[in-house]
Amino acid sequence: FLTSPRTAAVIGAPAMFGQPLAGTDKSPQLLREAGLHQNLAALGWRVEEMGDVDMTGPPGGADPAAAGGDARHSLAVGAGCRRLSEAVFEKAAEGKFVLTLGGDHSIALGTLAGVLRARPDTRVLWCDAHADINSPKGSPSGNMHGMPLSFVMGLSDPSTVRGLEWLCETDVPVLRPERIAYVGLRDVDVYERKILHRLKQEHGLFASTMQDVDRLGIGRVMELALEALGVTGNGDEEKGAPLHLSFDIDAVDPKVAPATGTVVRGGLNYREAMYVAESCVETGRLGSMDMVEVNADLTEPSAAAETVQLGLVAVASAMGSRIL
Ligand code: Z70
Ligand code: MN
Ligand code: MN
Ligand code: MN
Repeated sequence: FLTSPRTAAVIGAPAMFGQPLAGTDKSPQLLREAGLHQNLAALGWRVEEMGDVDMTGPPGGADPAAAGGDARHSLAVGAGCRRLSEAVFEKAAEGKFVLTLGGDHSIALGTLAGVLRARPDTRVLWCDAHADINSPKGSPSGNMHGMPLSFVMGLSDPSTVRGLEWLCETDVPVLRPERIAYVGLRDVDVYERKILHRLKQEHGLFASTMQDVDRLGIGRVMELALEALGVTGNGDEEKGAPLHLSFDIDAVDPKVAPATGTVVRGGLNYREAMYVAESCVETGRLGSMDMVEVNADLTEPSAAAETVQLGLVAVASAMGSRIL
């Protein structure tokens, strides 16, 4: 499903309206300036830079519930994600690896809509401290970076949220629970816990937590995750379903990744984070990736630079960087 010569389309999604803290909008540029293109070229990729998608709302448009409510800034999140989904769809349909640089995690609504439309069989590895499966009503915060999966999985109706109407009008297949696997979970809301328990029981959803990493080790957890998704590496790149990696930098322990909006202690260590990316690329099926929630404005500059660097090496690991 990836054309040869292997081409990576890089799409910037400088979104910040899915959560309350400015700064996530600067990450695409920071990741590029830190040497993203050079890294990818060194790994043998042809790089197609698509620039940044406009992730702001309609000009002058009154944003529903900008300051509060069930789905804050939904016009901006919706309009940005609609444009993003078109860009991702186009590049995925061309057979390219699609690398999207967030932005907060609400952008996954756009990237998954685009990638699922182009590659309906797509399986998703969600590496995150959070489950991001809140509905507007169930969410304690109203922040849409905690909701993308609810819409993509058909658990919330996009036609009820201003700005998201396009999602039901577009031909996007619903992401079924057996096609997503969580790694890194450790901060799950009450409502989300109910949903995850139900999806686990009724559909065999794979939702692993940091406790599973403690008990089994990251090697076994990733083996189980990829098995559950049906994308175990058989070395045959022509067969099997495509894999999308959505990598929220807050999956990584705040000692290693301090520059992010929602720090939760007890996360993946440096090697565990790299291992997640490495085991995804080893399947031979990884065709797209999000790198999200880096916010360099929230720490002192050296800690911010370290977090940006971590994001960069996680991308490189997912795109084929090898120790030996
Ligand atoms: C919480 C909510 C979240 C990321 C925080 C937090 C969601 N469950 N997602 N950081 N990436 O407000 O819905
Ligand atoms: Mn997230
Ligand atoms: Mn998170
Ligand atoms: Mn099912």
